[in-house]
This record gives sequence, structure tokens and C-alpha cells, in this order.
Amino acid sequence: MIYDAASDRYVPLDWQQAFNLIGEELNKIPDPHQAEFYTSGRASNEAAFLFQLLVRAYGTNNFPDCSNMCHEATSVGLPKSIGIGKGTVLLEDFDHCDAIFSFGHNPGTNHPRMMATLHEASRRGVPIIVFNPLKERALERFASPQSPVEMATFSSTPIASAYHQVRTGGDLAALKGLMKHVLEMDAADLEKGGDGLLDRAFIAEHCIGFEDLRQDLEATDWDSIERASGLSKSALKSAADVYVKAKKVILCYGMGITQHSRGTENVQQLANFLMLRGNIGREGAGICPLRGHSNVQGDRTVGITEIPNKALIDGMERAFGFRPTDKQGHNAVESIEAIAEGHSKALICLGGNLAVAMFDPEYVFKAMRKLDLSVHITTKLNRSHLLIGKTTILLPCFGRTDLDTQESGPQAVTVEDSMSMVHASRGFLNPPGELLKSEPAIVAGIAKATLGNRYGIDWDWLIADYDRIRDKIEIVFPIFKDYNSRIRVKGGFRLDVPASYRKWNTESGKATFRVAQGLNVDPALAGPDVLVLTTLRSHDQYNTTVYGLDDRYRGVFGRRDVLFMNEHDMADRGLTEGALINIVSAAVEEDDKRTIQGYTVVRYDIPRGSVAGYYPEMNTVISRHHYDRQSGTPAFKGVPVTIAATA
Ligand SMILES: Nc1nc2c(c(=O)[nH]1)N[C@H]1C(S)=C(S)[C@@H](COP(=O)(O)OP(=O)(O)OC[C@H]3O[C@@H](n4cnc5c(=O)[nH]c(N)nc54)[C@H](O)[C@@H]3O)O[C@H]1N2
Ligand SMILES: Nc1nc2c(c(=O)[nH]1)N[C@H]1C(S)=C(S)[C@@H](COP(=O)(O)OP(=O)(O)OC[C@H]3O[C@@H](n4cnc5c(=O)[nH]c(N)nc54)[C@H](O)[C@@H]3O)O[C@H]1N2
Ligand SMILES: [Mo]
Repeated sequence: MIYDAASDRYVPLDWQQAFNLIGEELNKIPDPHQAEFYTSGRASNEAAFLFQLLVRAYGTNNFPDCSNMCHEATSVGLPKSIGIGKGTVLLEDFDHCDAIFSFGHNPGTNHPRMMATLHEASRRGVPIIVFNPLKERALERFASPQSPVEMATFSSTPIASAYHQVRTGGDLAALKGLMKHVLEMDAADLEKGGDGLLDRAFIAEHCIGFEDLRQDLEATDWDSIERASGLSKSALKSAADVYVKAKKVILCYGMGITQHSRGTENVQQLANFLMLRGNIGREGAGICPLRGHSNVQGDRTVGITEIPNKALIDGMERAFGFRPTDKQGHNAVESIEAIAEGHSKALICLGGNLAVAMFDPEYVFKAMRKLDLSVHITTKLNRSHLLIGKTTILLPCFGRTDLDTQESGPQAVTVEDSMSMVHASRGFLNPPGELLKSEPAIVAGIAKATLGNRYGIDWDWLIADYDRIRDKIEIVFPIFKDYNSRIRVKGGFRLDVPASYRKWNTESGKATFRVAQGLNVDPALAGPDVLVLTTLRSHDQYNTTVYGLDDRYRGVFGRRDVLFMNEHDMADRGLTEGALINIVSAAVEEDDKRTIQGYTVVRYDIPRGSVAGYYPEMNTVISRHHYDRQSGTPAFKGVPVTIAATA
């Protein structure tokens, strides 16, 4: 479909016409660095790999990606700590651990399969220690749909053995407190003639940076830790006690850790905490970032990155005979800036709803309307598609469950999950329309029309049989060795995660304790009336797709125009439950002050000074200047706001 200004409608367009038009427009742009290529994490490895091939052959690394808004703090932070930006545990490890720490994720809603694992662990008597500002129901108690007894008797199993309602953004301080306790307990144990509580052999053999960390923790006083974390020294002690008693600890985390202005450092403190007792790289222990989209991790692995390393460039040269540019491209925040400034002229989206997922829609929507070319490869219509540029084209594609038949027959595609397991799936439903194409076929169509025969890449040959795409992936990325045969084994295979067997691909070859200066006292959050807004998913949504208005675990029904508040913060402002309020951005930058009007106050069990509301509605008050400078992840979970009753 193409937008037709005369009739103010999208009108049908032949596939070949669409490809040709896109090719013409892309070729009009004087410099390839003036086009942006977004990927949302639903794209399969095969589609994402072809997309990066198209973009690199075109000549840029402008790869804004949903991962830039999600686990980028993990992808940037963990490699410096443990040499890889991925989790180190397998699902089986949960059967062997004897404590689980959970920071900033809401599995009852967002990772329902994880609930079964936590449920089982809890029944086994494994303590589960939760750090989350909100009391999340499914983390407190959970009735397993897999348990006939619980289903029949309406009973449930307690999940969290201790629930620490850390202040929003207080995790850095909480983690320093936990580690400070561990060091103090270790010293006390040594004094009593014990062996100490640190894994000294692990630290000596595998780590660097321990002395710097120790000094930082010694220099951090308990008062500041209590104030910044919102947790008492004794509460932190009880959690540290569980930690040192356990032989094998797994730590899980989500967006409550990554989406902060110091998200990267948050992630690194999690790694420090585990490394103190050698809880990385052995059975039953490790770090477990819970990913979002089904293939957000895989897309990164197969080359969707704005900062290609030498191995990637060399691999591309090996597989395709040309050497792509190594010039650093744009991440999501930078791509929006480039579009807003009129520097970038085109945006091609492999899925997603970028404009709505991002901060400050007033700014972002205006930017999108300046584009000369916007193209969306998509399964469903969404709001971003209505941000019309000069030429705006929608290319409908198959979903994962649709049967994808190419020249050599039905095709399977592959994805990588949070545990680095790669498996194949094949669609089985008849596609919803005869005219739809697969994502790889659409990317190939755009590529042919844009690049012609550049570098002799035979796009038709590649998409005729996706095994050929996988063979190319294997040439570029040798960790996919025997890709096509290994995905044919039931359950797929695991990509190599060196940290999981204590091989550290860091600069020094060691696991590295990384010091974060000070506590997370973000100046933007310091004003007298300022509250820290965190933005959440409800039970009835998948990211920007809102399926219904209920959020059953949080007890909100039929609406989303609410703000969760602590009762003292309400009283301070003379508000009672049900009061109508305006939420005003307290961003430091004047041009970013925006307001959300007429929302309703809901009293909630949340720490004083923290408020919560739903993503994406709350994005209106999120400043484009407020993101983690290391990873580019917007601070979606630490937004300064003030609240006023409506006039
Ligand atoms: N049903 C459903 N499933 C999904 C999604 C969906 O939208 N719907 N989205 C998918 C995607 S892309 C992702 S990334 C994942 C996201 O999964 P989660 O990481 O669970 O995402 P959020 O809903 O953003 O919730 C974050 C949790 O962090 C807590 N939190 C907020 N601020 C802080 C803080 O400062 N510190 C701590 N410790 N906790 C905090 C919140 O109270 C909440 O419980 O889910 C994926 N799965
Ligand atoms: N305030 C705030 N903002 C946030 C977050 C937050 O917690 N708070 N979370 C951030 C996070 S973690 C993420 S991951 C981003 C999400 O950002 P995006 O990934 O851009 O957003 P989604 O809503 O997941 O995109 C959904 C759209 O993708 C398309 N789609 C779905 N499936 C497919 C498919 O198989 N193929 C193709 N081609 N298209 C498909 C459909 O058009 C659908 O409307 O949002 C971020 N924004
Ligand atoms: Mo995400």
C-alpha cells in the first residue's frame, strides 16, 4: 500500500512498483548514512541477516533497533564485565540453584513461561528474593496453570520469600549495600577463623578489579545507601544473608534495571554481586537477563548492530566478497535526532512501532513527518504507519505462524532465545492473503531494486531456499558452525557462551569488577516536588499493542488512564483515590516540558517518591535528553515528573 495524498488514503500498489519506488528513493539520497534501518525483535535470524546485508551493501551501519530501548544496557555492560552481552544460564540451571535473586522484572505478565520455573523452584524451597518498587502479585503468589491441584482448589504457591520494595532507580544503591554486607560478613568470618565468604580462588584466578570495588564499597556509607535505595541496612542484610548461605545463585533481571540513565552500570553491579562468590560459569549459577521480543537477541547475533566489530566486517567480506564500512552508525536515539534535524531522509522499518515506542511523541511524530521515504514491513497496522512522509509505503508480510513457501518448498526460520538456544520453526497456517510475502522475500525485493547487481549478490537464489541464507550466516559468524544440521535436531542448539564455562572475552581476558561512581542520584530527579515515574506494561498489552484495558494482577479494570501513587505522596498533595490529575514532565530541558492531562490517581503499594503508569501513554512526558549515555537506552523507568490536581 502507498499513501496517496490526493485522496488521503492508502491505496494498493504492485509489489514490483513498490520495490522500484523504494529503490529509486534510496538511490536519490546523496549519502547512505542519511537513511535509517530499524529492526524490531520479531524478525527471524534469516530476515534480520538479509536486512543487514542489504543495509551494509547499501553502505551504512544505521541500525536503530528495539534492543536500543530494551536490553542495550546488557549488551554494552556485560561484555566489559564478563566478556559477552548475554545471559550465562540455561533453563536446567534453575533445577540446581539454591537461591534466586530477581531485579526489576514482572514475569507473571511478561514472561509467563518463567513463572513455571519460579513456581517449581519455590516448591523446592529455593528462596526467591525480589527487588521491585511495586508489589507485583504474581511475584508474591502464583497459581500454576500446570498444577491441577492449584487449579482445582484455587490455591497458589508463594513465590518471593522476601520482597524488597526498592525505590525506583535505587538498585545501584541496593546492590552496593548488598555487596558491602557481603564484605563485612566476610571480614567477620575471617576474624572468627573461618575461610571467609568470598570465593577467593575464583577472584584470584578469574577476576580483576576487586580491590577497586572493595575501596568503593568501603567509601560508601550506610546512610547514603539507605536513602538512595529506600531500603534499610537490616533489610539488605537479610538479603545478603540468603546470598552468602546459598552455594549456587541465579540472578534474573528485566527493564527495571536497564531502562535508567545509569542502566549499564546497574547491569555491571549485578555481575559484581555474582562474581563475589563465583556465581558465574558453573552449574546452577549465573546471570539471566530476560529478553523481550522472541528474537531480539538473535537479531543482534546475526549482525543488527550500529557498531560492527572487525570480526563482523571480516566475516561479511569472507561471505560476500566486499568489505562493508566500519563507520559507526546510529542507534535508536541517534536515528530519531538525525531524522528530526532533517539529516536522515529515509526510514525503513523491519517491523515494530518505533514512533510510539520512543519517548516524547510530540517531538518524534513531528520528525517522522519530515521523512522523504518511510517504509514499514509489517504484520499489523499501527500508529507509526499514520505518520506520513513524502512517500510512505506499507509492505504486508507473513507472521511467524504463516506457511512460507519459496521455490524449494516450505521454509523454516530460526530464532535465538534468552538462553542462547537457537531453534527452527515452520509456519503452518495459510497466510491471511495471497499477496503477502515473507520478510526475507521483501528484503530481497528491496535489495534487488536498490542495489541491482552490486557485489554480485544473488538475492533470488538466497531466498529460494533459506538453508542458503543460513550457510551464509555460518560463514560470517563461525559460532553457527553446522547451522543447518544442528537446527534439524530436536530442541535446536546452544550458541557458544564462553562466560558460561569461565572463559572471559574481555580486554584483559579476566572477569572484571566494574566500579560505578557514587549512588544513582540523578540530578533530574532531585527537585523538591519531583516524583520518579516508572513506566510499565499491563497484563493486556504486548508493547505498543494494547489488546484490552484490564491489568488483572494489579487490579485495574477497563482503563489505563491511571497513575499509581503512594498514599503519603497523595496526602502531601491533598489527593484522594480517584482524584483527577495532570502529570507534568520535570525534565531539565525547557523544550521537553510536556503534560498528560486528566489521569486518575490509584493508591498503590509503591515506595514514597515513586509513581508508576503505563507505557506507551506515559511516553508523552519522557524527555528525549534523558537516556543512558553508555548504552543509549532511554530512562523509561526513571522519569522526573510533578503531579498537580486538575483545575
Ligand atoms: N504480555 C507481555 N509480555 C511481554 C511484553 C509485553 O508488553 N506484554 N513485552 C516484552 C518485552 S519487549 C520486554 S523487554 C519484556 C519486559 O518485561 P519486564 O522487564 O518485566 O518489563 P516491564 O513491564 O517494563 O516491568 C518491569 C518491572 O520492573 C519494575 N521496576 C520499575 N522500575 C524499577 C526500578 O527502578 N527498579 C527495579 N528493581 N524494578 C523496577 C516494575 O515494577 C515491573 O515489575 O517483556 C516481554 N514480554
Ligand atoms: N515508556 C516506555 N517505553 C518503552 C518501553 C518501556 O518499558 N517504557 N519498553 C521499550 C522496549 S523494551 C521495547 S522492546 C520497545 C518496543 O518497540 P517495538 O518493537 O518497535 O514495538 P512493538 O509494539 O513490539 O511493535 C509492534 C508492531 O510490530 C509489527 N509486528 C509484529 N510482529 C511482526 C512480525 O513478525 N514481523 C513484522 N515485520 N512486523 C511485526 C506490528 O506492526 C506491530 O504493530 O519499546 C520500548 N519503549
Ligand atoms: Mo523489549
